[in-house]
This record gives sequence, C-alpha cells and structure tokens, in this order.
Amino acid sequence: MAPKTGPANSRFNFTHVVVSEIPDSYATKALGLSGTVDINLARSQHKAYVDVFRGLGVEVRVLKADEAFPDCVFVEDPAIVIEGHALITKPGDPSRQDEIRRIRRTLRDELQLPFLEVVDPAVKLDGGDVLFTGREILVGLSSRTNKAGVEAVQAAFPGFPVTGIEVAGPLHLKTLLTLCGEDTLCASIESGDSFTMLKRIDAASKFTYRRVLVPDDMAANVVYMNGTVICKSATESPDSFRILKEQLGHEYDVVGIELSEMEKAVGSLTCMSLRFTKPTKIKPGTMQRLVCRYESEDA
Ligand code: CIR
Repeated sequence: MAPKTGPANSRFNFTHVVVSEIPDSYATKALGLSGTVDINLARSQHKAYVDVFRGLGVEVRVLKADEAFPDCVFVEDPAIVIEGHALITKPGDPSRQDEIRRIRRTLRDELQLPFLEVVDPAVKLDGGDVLFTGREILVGLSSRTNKAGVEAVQAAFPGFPVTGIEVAGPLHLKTLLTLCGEDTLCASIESGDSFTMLKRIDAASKFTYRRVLVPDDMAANVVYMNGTVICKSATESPDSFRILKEQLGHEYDVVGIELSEMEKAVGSLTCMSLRFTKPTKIKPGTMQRLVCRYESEDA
C-alpha cells in the first residue's frame, strides 16, 4: 500500500519511520526522571504512537530495546535525517553517546541512507535540537548541543541555511517548538520559554512562518508528516488539542496520543522516531562537504 500523503511536493511526505522499543531500564534509569513510570502504560502509549505511523502506510522499523541504554526509545537524538540524508550525531549526555551504534547500523548498513557522522570531539549535538522547517535548519543551543554542533550541521547540510537558536529553558529546542504543517510552527504560551524561542527564530530567520499557539507547553511538540499532525491527546491536553484541530484540522488529519509516561523522562512525540524517505539517488549538493567521516570501529 502506498503511504498516505500530504500536500504534493511537501518535504514531509515520508516512506520510512524508525522507532525503538522501550527497555525495562527506562522506568528507573532514564535521564531526568520525575515520578514513577508505569512501564506497561508507557509501552501501550508507545504502541499507539507506532500504530499511527503504521496507519499512514509507511515502513516502520522497530529497533529492539537495549537495556544498557535506558533512553534508547528517544531515537531522534543520535541521528538527524534531512531529505533522506543521515548525520549521526554526538549526543550531548555521555550516557547516551553509544546509542549511535545501533542507529548507525540501521541507517547506514540496513537502510543504506547517504550517511555522514560527526567525529569532531568538540561537538555536542542532539537531534532533539534540530528543527528542519523545509526551508532552513534551526539548531537549538542547549545543554546538549553546542556551537560546534551547529557548525557540524551546517557542514553536513550545505543545501540549507543553518541558524543557531538559544534554547530558553527546556531540554531541547523541539521540546517546546515544532513544525506543525507546511511553513507553520507550533509554540506554547504556558511558561514563556517556547514563545521566547519563537521570537528568537523570528529575529534570526529570513523566512516567515505561520504560527499556531497552544496553551500547554508539552503540547507544542507535535509530529507533522504525510498530511497528519500527531499531537498530545484531547484527554491530556484538551485545550491545546482543540486549538490544533481548529487551526489545522481543515488541512491535515490531527491525531491525539497519550504521553504521560514518556514525559516523565522529558520525552515528547518528535523524539521517539526518525522519519524520512530513502532517496532514490543522492541529490547533488545536499551533502558534498565531507567534514565528517565515518568511524569504522563499529562496522
Ligand atoms: C534525555 O534526557 O536524553 C531523555 N530522558 C529525553 C530525551 C528526549 N529527547 C528529545 O526530546 N529529543
């Protein structure tokens, strides 16, 4: 079955999604844990999330849980995939750095994406800080991503403008600010952090985006792909869900997902998947400058 698609020529019509099972260690050892995780509930929430992708007709690759990496469900952080081209990152927290090994195996060896890897030891770079809008790449400067990380993204994707944006409070830029449609950004007004970052983007970007503002901070993290907006459920964030539905529902399907157990480890919707189309041929100019090279130690 061909995947459901959104607007013709959208850069966000994808054929593939990579996700990971949740290890038992997530419940006790994930970074930033607050509250007691109900691991069964976490897994059923995760299943509902994965089922949305399956319902879109895309190929979903589910990586086995890795007990050595309590945060391994957050597959967005060890890699960035833009226009089907992968950059393996240098996760900013040392406990997560070796998560790149299985992501490298999946993207490079199994899916055979055009592939680069950051090797500069000065780089800190989490995929959660990288927001591709279709026109440019905004990179959050956070506790997990530094200036060298922004430069690595710039070097890897010379086809797009790349701009560093100071993260105002949350873990990552995308924790509280995401793409929710074509040329449309979703931000929240709850704490002010999200809105501050939106203003920084307005000031730094030469592009103009339509904006959707939601009342709940965590509801500003949505996944937009294949004509669908995956957001927090009406049960968990009723007002935000209503606003997203009102403002985007005429153009896209809006699907709500419960997220309570993933939020206990600062997780969000974008961070649990990598979404892309495998390029049929490498686009000239997209990744010409090989400033990153691959490490062979885990081939
Ligand atoms: C961490 O602190 O790395 C994880 N507990 C949460 C990572 C969430 N990732 C993301 O938003 N991209």
